[in-house]
Amino acid sequence: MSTPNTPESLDSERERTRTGMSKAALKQDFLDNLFYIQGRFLEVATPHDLYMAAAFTTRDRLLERWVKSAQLFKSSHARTVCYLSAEYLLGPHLASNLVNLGITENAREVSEELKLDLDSIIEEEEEPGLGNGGLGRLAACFMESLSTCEVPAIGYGIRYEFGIFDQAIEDGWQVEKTDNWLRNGNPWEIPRPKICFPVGYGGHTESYRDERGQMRQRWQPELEINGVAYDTPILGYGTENVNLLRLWKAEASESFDFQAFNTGDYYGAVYAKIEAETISKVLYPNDEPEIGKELRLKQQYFFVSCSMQDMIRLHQNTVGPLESFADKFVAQLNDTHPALAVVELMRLLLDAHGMSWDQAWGITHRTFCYTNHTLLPEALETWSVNLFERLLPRHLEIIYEINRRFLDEVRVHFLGDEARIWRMSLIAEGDERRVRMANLAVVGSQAVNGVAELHSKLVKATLFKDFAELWPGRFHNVTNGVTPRRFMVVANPRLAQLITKTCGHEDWIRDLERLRELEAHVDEAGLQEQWLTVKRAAKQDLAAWMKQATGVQLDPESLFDVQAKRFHEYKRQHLKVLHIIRCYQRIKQGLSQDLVPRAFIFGGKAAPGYFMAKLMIKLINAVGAVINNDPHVNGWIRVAFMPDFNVKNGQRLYPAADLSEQISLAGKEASGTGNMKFSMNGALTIGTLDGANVEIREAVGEDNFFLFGMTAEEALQRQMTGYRPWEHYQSDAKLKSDIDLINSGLFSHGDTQIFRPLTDNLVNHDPFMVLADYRAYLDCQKTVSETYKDTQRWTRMSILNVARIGHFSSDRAIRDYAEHIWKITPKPIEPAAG
Ligand code: NTF
Repeated sequence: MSTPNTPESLDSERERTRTGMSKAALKQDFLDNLFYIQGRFLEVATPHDLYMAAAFTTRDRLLERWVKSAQLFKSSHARTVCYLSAEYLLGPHLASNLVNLGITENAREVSEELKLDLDSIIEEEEEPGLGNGGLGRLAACFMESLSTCEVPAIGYGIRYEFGIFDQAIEDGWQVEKTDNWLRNGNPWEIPRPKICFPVGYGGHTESYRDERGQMRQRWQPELEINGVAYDTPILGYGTENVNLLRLWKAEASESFDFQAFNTGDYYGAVYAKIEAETISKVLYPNDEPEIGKELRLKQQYFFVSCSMQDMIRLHQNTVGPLESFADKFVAQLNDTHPALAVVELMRLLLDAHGMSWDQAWGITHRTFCYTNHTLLPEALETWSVNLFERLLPRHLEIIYEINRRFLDEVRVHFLGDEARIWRMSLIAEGDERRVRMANLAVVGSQAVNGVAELHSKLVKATLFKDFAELWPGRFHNVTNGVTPRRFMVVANPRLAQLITKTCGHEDWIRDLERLRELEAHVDEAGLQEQWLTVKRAAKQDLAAWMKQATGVQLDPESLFDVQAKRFHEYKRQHLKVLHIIRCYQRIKQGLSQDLVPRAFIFGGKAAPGYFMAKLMIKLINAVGAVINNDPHVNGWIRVAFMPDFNVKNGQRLYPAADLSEQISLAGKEASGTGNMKFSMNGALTIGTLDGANVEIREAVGEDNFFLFGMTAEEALQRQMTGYRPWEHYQSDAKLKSDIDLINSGLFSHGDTQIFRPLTDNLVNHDPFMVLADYRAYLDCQKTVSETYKDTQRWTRMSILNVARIGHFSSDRAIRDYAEHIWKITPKPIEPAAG
């Protein structure tokens, strides 16, 4: 139903929108929500009550826009992107929704009038951590930019009851605590109990004759559960468009209760109910697939099945005939986790909607696009055929048929090349036959992309070489981006204000290329001075937080040298540790002249089962404990580990960093997005030619980037000609003494064995070539220190980094997808101008 466009109704709508954003309305609604939803007066309200009231007051204001977007998209049959992602690392909503509604200032003033502090209210929010790291956070940035760029979109995913674990540090070790984020309620979501789909598992398939006498297959699942929709509106900046994030929660279907009633097996029925609900219970805390974890495959199928059924329902409710499904929808697979969607859509079109194979495949293949996020072989998902057969027998049949037809096509192209057929097959043959999800995603999609230029090149040259030779036009690059609303305006309001003042407008917030206007002012002493003041204030904030959270005192005058990301050997946090130990030794030897005082700051979680990564965390804390307590060195260097690095804590870190560490072995980091967030906040990067670092360096200028280390090609070359890390250890006396110091027990109360797995691995195997890049890294750090001593030069470089970072906005990334991958044009909502 659309709103009648009579002059009166438009006027009153405009009036409501305008006045709704006024201070008076905000104040009244806040107090009303506090009373009617939380049942509190101001005088007795807890911080949580205040937060809930603020959240509902904000949510009310976005609902109106949301409903309008939904109406327009429905009535205009707008082409729509469906982003399918097992993870959304959303971060807190309140502050970013206030910014996107343009009411932060009003909200702040209202808070002051009520003698409340808006920042503490914002601080109260528990973030939905429904993702592990880069991939999940990218999905969240993309949802925000889809709205900002006015591209109609639905994000589909899983409403995990427990998101990524909270990390505590105890005795230097990572300890995982469950993330009970829904404990106090979630004001941003709207449950839709009527949007509910059955999802089957197990059972068998059977042949039957349809009414036209045709033989068909169908699936008789053994178990059926329900997926219920929970909707969260996602606002854009400077637009009326609001998109939908629809997350599915698993629930037992009513038949359970019914069975219990009939058979009297009450306990059995309750047990089955609990088992059904475990499907959306917890996020797997791993960046890599959990081999053979049945529940994980159940989760993946669960959310793609609900999403495909929902898309079909939406299409039938609006456009109608399914023949035009791929014109209405384009579905983006965020890595291979949702790749089963290809098979599920085929199943629905074939079995539920009676289409022929060719018709169903034509639609399916036109619907999907796939983004690859990693080249690491251990991160490529495969599932055992046996497990598939047991859990999803009909899907396995469909995969076999897709594969049969696909391999016929390969045979025609590459006559007699059996090895190639072997490699390209959707099924890996071996002791245990396995389904290759990446191959399925490529075969089922019309476009495949990597996430940075180097990565996309390597995707074509290595991982999917055979596929790129078969279908060269299918492969693309879309370099990642991040949203400047959250990572600049929300995280660093002082910097945002300075930029706005310097450029004389706020348009850079939605057109990040306009940051270039800063360049004209780069040599102005006034700007440089204010730039420094802003950075220093952010460093003071972080220092205060760190002191309270960890007890470690950081000096805001020192260089804040930060590495924050998941712990992984390929990201080489241990390379930075070796640098710290080198500094420590130099100071001890009285050779501190060429150093600058530095605060070495780390943040990041390790997968709970990843022993080496956890040992790296322990090593950092062990080295930190010795350094921070040694008065000979702690005037020069300090080490701090920020516990529980998540979106909220990231927002404290990015504004305060002087130096951003992006030091992965070249060829291993697909893109990186932290690199962009740091640079946007004026940190300079020390980095290898890996992932998006390559493009960031090109954009900001090589003089404004500290480059070191082997190229991807050189690294590969050395691996192939036989890399012998112990030769570095033997021949570089400093390197040897740094590693020996770890083994001496100095950092571990005399325990000489605890870090052996790490140091032995470095000396004997070093799969990520830490030792090969050690010398270059240290030399580069020397240049960093020298440069930092020249404050004016450093500040100039910092300003230029921000001025030239516009390309790395997720708005640009979304426009790239819209134009080159999705073929979709924006659909702006008319503003209700006031
Ligand atoms: C990550 N991949 C990559 O490791 C990052 O380099 C990249 O920036 C992000 O994706 C976003 O594209 C993963 O998290 C995964 F799961 F694929 F390993």
